[in-house]
Amino acid sequence: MLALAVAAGALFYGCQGNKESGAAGDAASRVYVAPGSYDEFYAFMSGGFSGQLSVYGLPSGRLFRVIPVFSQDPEKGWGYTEETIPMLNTSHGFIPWDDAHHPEFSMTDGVPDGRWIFINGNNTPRIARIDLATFRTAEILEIPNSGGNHSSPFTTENTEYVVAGTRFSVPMFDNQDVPIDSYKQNFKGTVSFIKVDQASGHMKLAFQILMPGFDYDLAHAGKGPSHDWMFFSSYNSEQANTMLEAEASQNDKDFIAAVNWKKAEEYVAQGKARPVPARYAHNVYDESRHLATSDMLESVLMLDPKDCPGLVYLLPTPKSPHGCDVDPSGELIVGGGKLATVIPVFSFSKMTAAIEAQKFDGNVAGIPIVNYAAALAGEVQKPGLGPLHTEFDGKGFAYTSMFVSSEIVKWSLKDFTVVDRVPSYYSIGHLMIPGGDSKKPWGKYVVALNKITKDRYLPTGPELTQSAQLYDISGDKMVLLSDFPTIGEPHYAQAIPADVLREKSVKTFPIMESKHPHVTLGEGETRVERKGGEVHVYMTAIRSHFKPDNIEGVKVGDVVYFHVTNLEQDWDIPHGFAIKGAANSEMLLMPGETQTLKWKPLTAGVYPMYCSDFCSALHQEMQGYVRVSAPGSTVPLSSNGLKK
Ligand SMILES: [Cu+2]
Repeated sequence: MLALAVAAGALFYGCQGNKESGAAGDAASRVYVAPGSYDEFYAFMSGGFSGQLSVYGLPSGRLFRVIPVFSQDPEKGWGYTEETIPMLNTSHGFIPWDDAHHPEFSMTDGVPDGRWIFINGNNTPRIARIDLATFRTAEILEIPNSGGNHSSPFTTENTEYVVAGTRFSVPMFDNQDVPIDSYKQNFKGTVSFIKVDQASGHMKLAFQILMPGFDYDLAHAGKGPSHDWMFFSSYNSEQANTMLEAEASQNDKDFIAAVNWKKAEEYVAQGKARPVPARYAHNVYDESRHLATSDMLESVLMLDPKDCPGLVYLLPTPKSPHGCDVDPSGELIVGGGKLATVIPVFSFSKMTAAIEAQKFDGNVAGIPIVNYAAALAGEVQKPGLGPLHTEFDGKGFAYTSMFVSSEIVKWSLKDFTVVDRVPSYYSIGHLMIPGGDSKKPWGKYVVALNKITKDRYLPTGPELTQSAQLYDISGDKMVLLSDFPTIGEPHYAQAIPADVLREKSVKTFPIMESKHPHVTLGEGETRVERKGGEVHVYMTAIRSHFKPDNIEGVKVGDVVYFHVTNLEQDWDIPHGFAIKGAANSEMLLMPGETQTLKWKPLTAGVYPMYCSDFCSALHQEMQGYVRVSAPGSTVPLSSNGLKK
């Protein structure tokens, strides 16, 4: 079945040409956004293997901004300054590149509220929170007892929690050095519930739930009647550990795990959670100090479903499910089985009735398996090949991406019949409707997030650009409007109206309120100080000069810290700082911000430094020199001739 499906997929994108764009005749005018106008929506797309989050306007498809998260980013200085390096700290040390998959907005009453957006680091499991007032990553929490943090971070109805499910089950606790072929005995999964403080946004790993050794893939929170529940899709119910493409495709059905997080809170309050040792980093960027801290945590609370009746149930779901999507009413839960021939739609009320009536078909590790038919609302028949992920338009329709047959299929939530289908070019993974996984979708567009773009774009060597496609869904039929290239692989995305974001934006950081330990509040406080082998330069930047701009008395072997404060209190006037030969060669300073560049000069000489961010007509003149002398030199430390 799998080989067949893959062959069919190859055939599909092999023979669809690019000769006709497939776009509507008036598409250009429908995506045109005049100079000076905002797009109606802004889409936050995962950069996939880039580890970043990129922001595009809709309907224009214009790239607007890249927000660095799990990877260093020279455009923002992210991960290069002493202030931001701790954000990429983990229990494995500094990891400057990860793989980001699923962005998810914070929600209030089930609607994206524009406070924060969360995204996962998949490789070395982490969850990040990005503050949408600054468009910067404010916090990163590592997830212990996990491998491949895939089914995350999905937000509950009022952002009570974001979740993180392990893709790779792993041996854990005091039993980790075990033969890989002891998978079935020793490997376990976890799903994690991360509490979000409503005032500060700060994340805390509240508890983990020990799960059977499957691969947990995606998740979505319940809403309305299903508010208390979180649903996680899983594959590899076979618990295979080799050649999963065949070995994990044996069972007719895998599972969606339905987790009652309210019950979990009760069990935690009753002391049913066991503290287990775990080592994981918690990194917070504090905007009042312009400085990140990284703390290492040592323990986590673990619930075992076999001791906690009513906590977890398994819904049999054909076949290797990926998507796990809850409709705006909170009553329907849609599974997307990559190898399935139907789309199963579960009913929340039928599921709870089946649980009440104990309509179970056995259990896995003490977790009851709910009878499939008893929980089913219906199946979408002949939807296409490779149903992957479903979102909703808020008008009674669902849209499912079909990976293998490269199309979007629209179907009715009333009778589960297909009402429309359009091709995507090619191999769509996730799709996204603005607010399409919330209680109130803005159901005007659907965006296809495509994996492959053969024959669609200018050839660029062995790798072609990644791409997204925008379709109008305001009428009965979907209409292709445009293609646009994307950065990295656009796994999943979220979009929100511009109006929700624009009023919240921070313009400058008040300089007099800065709590940075190395802030320089005015040019009168600038100086250089020696502390043994360290030289600390307290420098300011303002249009169009640095103070000091001549430094002497640094010696080879010294470690120099440039603590540069941008004194500007004017919106959109950053300065840069760069010095020749620095391993972290540049940084960027927002108005009112202090950042630190660490520099170890390797040879004697005079080193130019300059502002690397165009700031005024005299930006080019914003420069200076550092003289570095041989070890043992008697040149006194001085700045602009003032000896220290
Ligand atoms: Cu400048």
